[in-house]
Amino acid sequence: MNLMNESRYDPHAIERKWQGLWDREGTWQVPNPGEPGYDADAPKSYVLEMLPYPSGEPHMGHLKNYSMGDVLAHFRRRSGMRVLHPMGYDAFGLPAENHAIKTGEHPAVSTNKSIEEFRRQFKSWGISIDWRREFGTHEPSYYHWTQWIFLQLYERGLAYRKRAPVKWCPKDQTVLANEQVVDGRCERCGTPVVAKMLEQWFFKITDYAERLLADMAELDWPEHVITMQRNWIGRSEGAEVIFKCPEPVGEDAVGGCEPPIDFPVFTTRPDTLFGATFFVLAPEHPDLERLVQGSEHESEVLDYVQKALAESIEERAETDREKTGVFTGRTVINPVNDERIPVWVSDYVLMDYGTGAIMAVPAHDERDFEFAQRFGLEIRRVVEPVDGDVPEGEAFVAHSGDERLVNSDGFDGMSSPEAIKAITAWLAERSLGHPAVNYRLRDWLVSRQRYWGAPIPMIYCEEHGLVPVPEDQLPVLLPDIEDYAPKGKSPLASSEEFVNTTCPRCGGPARRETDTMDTFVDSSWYFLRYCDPHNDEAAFDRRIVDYWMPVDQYIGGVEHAILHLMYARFFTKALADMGHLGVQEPFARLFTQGMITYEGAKMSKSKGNVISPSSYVERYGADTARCYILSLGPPDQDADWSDSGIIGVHRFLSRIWRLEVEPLGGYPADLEGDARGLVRFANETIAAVTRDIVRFHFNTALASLNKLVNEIYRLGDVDERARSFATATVASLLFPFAPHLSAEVYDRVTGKRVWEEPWPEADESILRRDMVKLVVQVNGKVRDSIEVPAGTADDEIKRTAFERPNVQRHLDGKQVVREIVVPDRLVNFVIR
Ligand code: ANZ
Repeated sequence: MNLMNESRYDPHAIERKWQGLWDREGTWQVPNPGEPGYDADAPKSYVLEMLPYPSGEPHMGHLKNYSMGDVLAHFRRRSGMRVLHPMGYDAFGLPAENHAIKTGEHPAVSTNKSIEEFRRQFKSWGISIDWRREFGTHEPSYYHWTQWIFLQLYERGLAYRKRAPVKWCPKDQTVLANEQVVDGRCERCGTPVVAKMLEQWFFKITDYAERLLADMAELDWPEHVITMQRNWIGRSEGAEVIFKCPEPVGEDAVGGCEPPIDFPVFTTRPDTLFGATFFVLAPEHPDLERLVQGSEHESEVLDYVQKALAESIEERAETDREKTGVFTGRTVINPVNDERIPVWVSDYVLMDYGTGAIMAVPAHDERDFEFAQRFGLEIRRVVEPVDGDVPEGEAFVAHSGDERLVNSDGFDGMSSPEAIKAITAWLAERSLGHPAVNYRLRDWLVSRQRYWGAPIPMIYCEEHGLVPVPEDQLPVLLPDIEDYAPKGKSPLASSEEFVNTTCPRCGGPARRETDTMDTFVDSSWYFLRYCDPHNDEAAFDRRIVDYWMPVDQYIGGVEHAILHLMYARFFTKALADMGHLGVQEPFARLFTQGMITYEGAKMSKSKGNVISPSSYVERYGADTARCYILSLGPPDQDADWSDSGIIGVHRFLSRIWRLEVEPLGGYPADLEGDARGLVRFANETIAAVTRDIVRFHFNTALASLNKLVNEIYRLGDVDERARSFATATVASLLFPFAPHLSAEVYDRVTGKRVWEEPWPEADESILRRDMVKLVVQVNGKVRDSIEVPAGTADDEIKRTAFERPNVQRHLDGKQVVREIVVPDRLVNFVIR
């Protein structure tokens, strides 16, 4: 009897039907502890994909991301867990604001349009979301609590204000975000960008550097992401050493300065101190101006500084570009030998690393070597390999322990590691230095002179200075304005109504902070809000958050391997320290997905080859689009979408639709021959698909299902019970991938709701294969035989054969030089 193929496979009708039912019944809603329907015995699982940035419509990366998460969410639900699988939108940010600048359309309007489109499409894909928990980070009921967290950090000294350089376009009279500076020029008008000092807000993430490093040990994350985070934090051990520029008396008259200045440097190589032949300051060094005052090189230095400041940090850190620099006319004293060495300024020294000053050791540091060659400065070797030649024409950088110090007074003959300890101790005794740890990690600059973000909830009072907005006055609402373009100040500054306020302390006239927060702040805690999204008394209830957190499986793009993940980890730790939650790490397990290319090319707007999921969903249905994107190879790898490829998957689903079956009576355990073979095949598929889902091998899971479908077709008129069981198994296992078609097929074969069925378990008794007989030989002569289950591993076979008494007798205690196993046939032991 043909139950299903009374019509062509019509995905749209099927998808509408089941989506409507799930929506009406709120199937994917999951109650919080204490709410009706909450089951305390079921373990929880929090499955989360990174929240989308709603701009335009969803792209293929979204389809992949949410399809993967959905497979896992379904799998875990049916494995008996209560699964939190929410959705929201990272809604503040530059694209909406730039759109507003161009068109005058309020960012909220364009953002909300995008959100609607995203939601509509996610629903059309049938992603199993608890939609009651949805929010956008631009909603006042959300950023209220973003602002509250800001105040919490401020109270604990973890949010602070400091003057810092920002990128400034002198023509547009505006501050630029880093990403708006291209090759040192303003992205919009091409004018060279300069640096300008402005008061900025920072979060003190550096206080957490050590813990952010140490706690990675407990994370089940891809190794490359761990490495990227570790490098980003960049812990270096070494010493801080003080170089003094003395008062200009006697022989220091030219090189000295008034008053004298101490210049600490951070070095990882105190063993090379005797080889320091010059000294370099970063162009932004705060003591530079004072140092060169009155020097005959003053104007040259100041010119150089102006030019250097316009460059991006990235450009300056490039190792292969030609070194530039200027001599300051001053000298500093090397504390180990009292030598006076010249002070230069150069842009290869960065202000925000170490102390912004370095002792240059050209013989042992590549950048210093290049600089010395360019400007004809002395190169003095102080470390030599124990054996082997010293390379000519380059710096000798090795310091593993197979080297010895030379030209270093009392330290000669020591290895580098020994000398690092000895010289650091020598300096410490004389208060000229001390051991130091340095991190590459910088404090997080969170203020933006932009409109479309959460206002920073601070007030400036003439009398009381900086005053936080009292909690009961939150949220500080983002005002409506006419002109979104930044003008050196935040666009918010143009709204008098917004700016003018009263001091919460004295009631006198005061002004609001007009900067908004970096959007990474919004996304640093959204996963906490999903747990308790409608709380208007607090950001979240700790008990609820402690129940759901940590996120058991986080899935997203590898482009977030550093910033977002680091910031979210920092927020979690800071909030935990304040007692607001009980976990130290937000994301226990992380999976990073590869990119989708289209017919061999990276998709980009400029190439005009961007394809979106919607056209495929409209054409083939969501089930096909979901299965296709998950069939494109291992999901952590980049994968190529091809229009012919998706047709194959559509055909696969159509074949399932066309299967002819009778309703399933019960589990058919008593079958023989082909029927038994098919039931076994189905059980093997259960084992394989289960294993693959756990390992994120979605593509091979789908391949196994394809094989099972082929087998059902191949066996044609096999016993109906076997065929019904195999078909129901296909539907059950395929459900996480193609939920609509699977729900329909399962319903027709079994009359049951597949999502309410426990995840199938393979029947071990039928998996056990028949026994096979092998002969056992010694030196090619048959001595015995054994029976083992088909498919037994070679090692197991050898062990069993080896232990047979007759075999032992013929081995006669001699050494076995080779063991040969011919599967299903024989074992042969070769002895001398
Ligand atoms: C002297 C020296 C001799 C160095 C030598 C290296 C080799 P990591 O390992 O990345 O921490 N440095 C310090 N501050 C700097 C800054 N603001 N801008 C550019 N370079 C800076 O690197 C530490 C080394 O980087 C320090 O050790 C310093 O150079 C340089 F044979 O000091 B070293």
